Amino acid sequence: MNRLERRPVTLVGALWLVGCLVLAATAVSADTVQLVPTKDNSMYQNFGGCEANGGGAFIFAGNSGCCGPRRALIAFDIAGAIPAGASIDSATLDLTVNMNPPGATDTTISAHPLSTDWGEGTTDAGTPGGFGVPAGAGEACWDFAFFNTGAWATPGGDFGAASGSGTAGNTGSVTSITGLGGDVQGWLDNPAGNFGWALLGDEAGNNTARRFASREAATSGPVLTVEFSMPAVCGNGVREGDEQCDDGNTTAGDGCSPTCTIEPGTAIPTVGEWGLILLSVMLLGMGVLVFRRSV
Ligand SMILES: [Ca+2]
Ligand SMILES: [Ca+2]
Repeated sequence: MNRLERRPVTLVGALWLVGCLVLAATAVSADTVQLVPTKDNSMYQNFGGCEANGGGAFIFAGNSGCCGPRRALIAFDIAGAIPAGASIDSATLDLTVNMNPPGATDTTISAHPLSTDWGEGTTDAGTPGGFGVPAGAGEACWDFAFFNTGAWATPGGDFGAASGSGTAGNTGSVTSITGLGGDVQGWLDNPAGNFGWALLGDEAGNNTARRFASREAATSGPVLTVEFSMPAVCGNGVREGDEQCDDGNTTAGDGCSPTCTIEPGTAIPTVGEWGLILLSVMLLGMGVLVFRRSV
C-alpha cells in the first residue's frame, strides 16, 4: 500500500485542510449569448385564404380593429449557440415595436412553445403588411404549418401554455418577454423538439395588435438573450462551484474523491498547497521564536 494513501490525519494534513477551506472556490463559469432568429413569420386569421409574411420586415401579434388576430412565429438555434450540458439561468426575447393602432394602450404579448415544426417561406407583404399575402409553398399560415402539405392540428398553431410574457408599448418601445429559460433549457437538451414560440397578443380586445421588426428588418430585429452557466467538472484541476477539492483526476483514495470531496485521513496536498503549508509552518515557527524571546 502506498504510504500516502492511508496516512492518518497529521498536523500537516490538518493545516492543508484549513488551507483548502480558506481558499474560496472558483465560481462556476457563466456566460451570456445573444441570438437572432433562424426564422420568423406571421399568421393571419379570417382572410379567407392562407396569408403569411415570412420574408417581410415585420411580424405581428394581437387583434387589429378588424379581421381577427395575428400571431407571430419565431425560432432560434439554441443548440448551435450554447454548449451542451449548460445550465440556462435566464432567457429574454426583445422585440421592437414599430407600429401600433391609434389610441393603443400597453398590452401583453405572451410566448407559447410550439409543438409542431413550421415553415418561414419568402413571401413579403410589404408595408404596412398587416393583412399578409397568400402563403407560398411550405410557408406557415393560419391553417397550415407548411402550406399546403402540412396542416396544424389546431388552426392558428400547435402550442402549449404561455411560458413567458412582456408588456408592449407603442412605436419605438421594446417589448421584453421574460421567463423563457425553461423552454431554452428544454431545447438545448433536446434540439429535435425546438420549434420556437408562437407570440400572441390580447385576442379578446380590439386594436391590441403590435407590429414588430422581423429578422428581415434592416435594424432592431428580434434578439434572444440567454444567460447560462457551465457546471463544475470534477477532475479538471480547477476547484469550482461546490467542489471541496480538485486534484486533476477522479481517482479514489488520493485525498480528493471521484466527486471532488475531501477524503478524510487520506489527504495529499498539491504542489501549490504544499507551498501554503510551508508558509504556514514558517509563520508558526517565527511565532514560536518571537514568543520564546519575549518570555
Ligand atoms: Ca421572416
Ligand atoms: Ca473542477
